Amino acid sequence: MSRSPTSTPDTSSKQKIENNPGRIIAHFGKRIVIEDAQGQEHRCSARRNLPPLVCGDEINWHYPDPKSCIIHELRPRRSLLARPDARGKQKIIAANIDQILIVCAPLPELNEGLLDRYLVAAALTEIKPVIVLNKTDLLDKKQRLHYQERLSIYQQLGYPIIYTSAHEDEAFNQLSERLREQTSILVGQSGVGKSSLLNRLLPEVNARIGEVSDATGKGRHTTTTARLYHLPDSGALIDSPGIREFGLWNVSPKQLAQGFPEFVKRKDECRFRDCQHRNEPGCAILEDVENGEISASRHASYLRILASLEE
Ligand SMILES: Nc1nc2c(ncn2[C@@H]2O[C@H](COP(=O)(O)OP(=O)(O)OP(=O)(O)O)[C@@H](O)[C@H]2O)c(=O)[nH]1
Ligand SMILES: [Mg+2]
Ligand SMILES: [Zn+2]
Repeated sequence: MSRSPTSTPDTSSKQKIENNPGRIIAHFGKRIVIEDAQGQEHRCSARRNLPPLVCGDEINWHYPDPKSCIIHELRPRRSLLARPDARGKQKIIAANIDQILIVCAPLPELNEGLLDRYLVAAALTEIKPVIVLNKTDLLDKKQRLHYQERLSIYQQLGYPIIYTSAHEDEAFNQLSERLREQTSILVGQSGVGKSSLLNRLLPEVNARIGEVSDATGKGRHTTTTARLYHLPDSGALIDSPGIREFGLWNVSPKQLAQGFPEFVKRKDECRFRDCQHRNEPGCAILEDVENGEISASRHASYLRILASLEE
């Protein structure tokens, strides 16, 4: 059916034009890309009275004329992954996420301190974490055992771990199974292969990937903005820019301890109610470190994060 340009749209479609639900796919500077309920993408701007909008946000939008598209409302967020920016202010990475895939690799080297921070952030926001060790193709048998040993602490704590490779077939089905019917985000250091995993799952996306520097063994910060993609089986996956450090935003010492599941078991057993498990007498956590129930390296990591919260 063709319609002449002068005909007035019927009221039902006018209604839609006035208040459309949508979701933010990406946000670069002032430019926001959203998708509408039909999955169609639009470039938008946002009303000034709105808080900073991020990838994954559910919004309402309208277009006052065919050329402009304006977001006028932010719908309540189910979850939110945030960290402090360089000035200590909250920087939201993404919203409405169900699952966080913490991608690690042998190159750049696995960093347990960073992993622990992500795990705390996930616990406090109730986003399910999954640890992904990528680039297993680089490991011989002995090296693989070395990483399995390092990650065994996390396995014992009940975190799911997937050993995979963006370059080989290992565990790829396991990874895609995990992503079904929910919104997941890939996070981790620059160069661990987040975008490569995305490309492996969705070859048509062809996201930019960057070599790890030979000189420093670090990534080159190739991905610069978070972006949401749909998976073929259902579910969505957000690729995010790699980071050097992941600070925790607005976390109290008590909340930090809640992010360590092995501490939670004995949380009411310290002599002092406000025990920070540093060197207090009668501390149940220190007792567990002493007798090997709690890994000394996890406790040391807790102390480092605790010190960083005070900075
Ligand atoms: N050997 C091997 N190399 C990989 C694998 N996955 C990624 N790489 C390489 O690692 C480098 C970094 O990959 P990216 O996918 O750009 O890493 P990223 O995590 O997205 O990095 P940022 O966007 O900077 O955060 C590239 O040279 C990839 O080819 C893998 O499974 N095995
Ligand atoms: Mg990337
Ligand atoms: Zn204690």
